[in-house]
Amino acid sequence: MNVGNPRVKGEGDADEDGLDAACDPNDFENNPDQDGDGYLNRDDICPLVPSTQKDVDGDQIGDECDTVGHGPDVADGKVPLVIQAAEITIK
Ligand SMILES: [Ca+2]
Ligand SMILES: [Ca+2]
Ligand SMILES: [Ca+2]
Ligand SMILES: [Ca+2]
Repeated sequence: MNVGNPRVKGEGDADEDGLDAACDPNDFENNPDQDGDGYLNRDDICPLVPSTQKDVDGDQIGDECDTVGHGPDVADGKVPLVIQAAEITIK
């Protein structure tokens, strides 16, 4: 569970490297690519384990770190549903 709101810049992420304090092993040091695999934290579906970005079951958790529940073959991650709405004025 995240400490802060992932949509609010810097909330729960003191070093602003895209990793919430709950899973950042060093939330005082900005490491945009924590695991050094070439995929930046914000786009890395497995930010703490160097990975291939493959996601066989499509649950947004990379195969290499999809070890909770049923593992990489069964989708048990929760895909976030985001709806963006804004009021606009047409003149
Ligand atoms: Ca952080
Ligand atoms: Ca960090
Ligand atoms: Ca990475
Ligand atoms: Ca997966």
